[in-house]
Amino acid sequence: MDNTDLEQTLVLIKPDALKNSLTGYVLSQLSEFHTGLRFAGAKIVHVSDMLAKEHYAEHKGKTFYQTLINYITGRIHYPDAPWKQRVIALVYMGPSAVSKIRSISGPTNPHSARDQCPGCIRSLGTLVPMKDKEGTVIGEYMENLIHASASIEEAEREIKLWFKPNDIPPLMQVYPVEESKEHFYFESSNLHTAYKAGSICLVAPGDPVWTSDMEILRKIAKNEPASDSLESVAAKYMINQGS
Ligand code: 3AN
Repeated sequence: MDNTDLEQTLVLIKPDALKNSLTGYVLSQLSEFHTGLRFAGAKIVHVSDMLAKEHYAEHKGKTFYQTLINYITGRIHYPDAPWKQRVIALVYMGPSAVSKIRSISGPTNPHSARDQCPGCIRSLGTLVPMKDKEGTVIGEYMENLIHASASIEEAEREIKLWFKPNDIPPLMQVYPVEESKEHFYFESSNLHTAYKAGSICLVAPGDPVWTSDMEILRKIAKNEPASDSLESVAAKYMINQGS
């Protein structure tokens, strides 16, 4: 395996694709036959608010931000069926993984996708009016079926946000990993190194952890400035825990 084989990218098959039974179509478009890429990870995720907000942190404050959170958490497509609120998270690996999947996905806006790249995945998406509480239309948001990392740097951040090291086969783990020597617990936005009633164990001694996550946890435990938020680490460990 040479270095170009190690490029990875994150794909999310979003709730609109699941609801419209387009999963098989999307997977087929992204298959090794079409892209030359291989799966390195796959999971079904009930997306928590914490995970959604970390994933879309760059859009915080924009008019469509809350709609985007409602969309990725599945609340728009399955408002009365929380058990159906899920996405499929995938890691693909291989030469030019990021650009190949972006190009098959197509432009963010489904109308542009249809104009510029007929046949791309997002050409099957749609624009949906966004309404305020009174029902007045305040803009549009995009239901575009699939998320694909936009750059190699974003792919690293996003893969580490959605996947633990051991969600990925050992020979496909491309980011530094270390074994935790400590316990870390999460409780109401706080980090503890010893169990407190109501806390959730994020990491225990012996667990493989992304080295960058370990650095964040150690700094936060010492009340030192960290490179990212506690939630950026905790969201992943709490995937599919509780409702
Ligand atoms: P992409 O998903 O192509 O990387 P981003 O990261 O700029 O595009 O946007 C993430 C998501 O935010 C999009 N998939 C789309 O659903 C939504 N979005 C982005 N820009 C807008 C916009 N101007 N109006 C409504 N929704 C938007």
